[in-house]
Amino acid sequence: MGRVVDYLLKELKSGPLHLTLIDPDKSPGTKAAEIAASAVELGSHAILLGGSTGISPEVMGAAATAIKARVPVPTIIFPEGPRSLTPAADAVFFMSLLNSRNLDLVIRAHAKAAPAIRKMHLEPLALGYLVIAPGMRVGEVGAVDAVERTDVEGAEGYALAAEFLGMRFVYLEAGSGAPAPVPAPMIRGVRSCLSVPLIVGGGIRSAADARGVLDAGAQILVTGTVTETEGIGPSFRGILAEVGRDRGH
Ligand code: 1GP
Repeated sequence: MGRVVDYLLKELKSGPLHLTLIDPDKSPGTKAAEIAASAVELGSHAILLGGSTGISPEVMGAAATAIKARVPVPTIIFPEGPRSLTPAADAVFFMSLLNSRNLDLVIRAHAKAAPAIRKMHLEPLALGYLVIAPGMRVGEVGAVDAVERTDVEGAEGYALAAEFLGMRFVYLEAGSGAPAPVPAPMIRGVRSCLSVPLIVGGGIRSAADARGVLDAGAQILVTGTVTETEGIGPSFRGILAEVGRDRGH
């Protein structure tokens, strides 16, 4: 596989992308691969592997290996810490939790993980990760000063700072299982000041939610909970249909 960043940037030229987040503690090995296969068949563009509790490298590795045997799209680790890295994946979100009070999550864990990432030949995807209220579990474990949902200027400042620091993506995260996605005015504001791609996740559970974040300017949608609770059901299909519509198919 070529560089994952090149694949994502090339695909973005044809419209928005969808990433399917799978927690390999809940869906291990071949179960993860089955979800991935169905998701990719419906048009999802990459598989993210992660969860907010410590996933062992063995569990992460087994899921990545099974997924890579089934689907041609990249498998990307969405890490909650440096311990769940595996060379079986293609890439890792090398993400700084921009609004954390814990320096480990801003940069210190990265300094520890970087040499291992290089040794594993995992591609680091530099990403600014910003947690918006309510933030859910990542807001708690990430010791986050969540950006208020009405604080569009605050979010714009963080996003632009991430771009100025050279990060290749900015991710607005409402938190897994959030009751509602990141608000449209915030997505619109951040998108209008950024030139790197904008990822939006947390609380996208229906076609209407997907439509809302797409219309506001999100370029990459992440969903996780919807497949955990319903599997590859009507809600997931609806979300993928909205992404597909904007890609002209
Ligand atoms: C969480 O943004 C992702 O990190 C996905 O959120 O589980 O609410 O889809 P959901």
